[in-house]
Amino acid sequence: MQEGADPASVAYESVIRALKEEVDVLFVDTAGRLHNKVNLMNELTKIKRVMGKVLENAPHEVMLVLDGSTGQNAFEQARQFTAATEVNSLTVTKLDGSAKGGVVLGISDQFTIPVRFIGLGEGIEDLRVFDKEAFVDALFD
Ligand SMILES: Nc1nc2c(ncn2[C@@H]2O[C@H](COP(=O)(O)OP(=O)(O)OP(=O)(O)O)[C@@H](O)[C@H]2O)c(=O)[nH]1
Ligand SMILES: [Mg+2]
Repeated sequence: MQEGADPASVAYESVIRALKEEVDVLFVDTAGRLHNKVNLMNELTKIKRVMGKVLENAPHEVMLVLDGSTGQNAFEQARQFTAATEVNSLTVTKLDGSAKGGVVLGISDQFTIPVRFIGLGEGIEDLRVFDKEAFVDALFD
């Protein structure tokens, strides 16, 4: 669709096309947003709702990606987003090169939603499957 098109209609049309072309996986990567921007939070709800109209239960997973370098702020964002919209998994990025690694332990402890991936750098290979025990072990290496 054209630049500037309504994100919900882009998502809606994408599901239709994914079904038509029989693709296995459709990723809908939304633009970043602040949890205190009500209209943008409502937009997320709408994106989810219209996708479900085309394909029952879609989207099958909603992942929230948090910037771990913001420390407590990431924690607060996780709290606000999971309260505002249904989130099934978490990814915490930028845990490299800072002393903020602990935030992911707090998040995975406090939320029932699983942390699936963590980001330890800019390369694709730096996106790792999160294993809480291995992560704790590495902290003491
Ligand atoms: N050091 C480091 N950099 C990262 C990590 N994850 C992402 N980045 C960098 O952070 C910048 C922003 O990443 P994006 O993937 O564009 O972030 P985004 O959340 O999609 O941003 P918007 O779509 O604008 O909301 C890029 O330069 C990435 O390379 C990480 O785990 N560690
Ligand atoms: Mg992005």
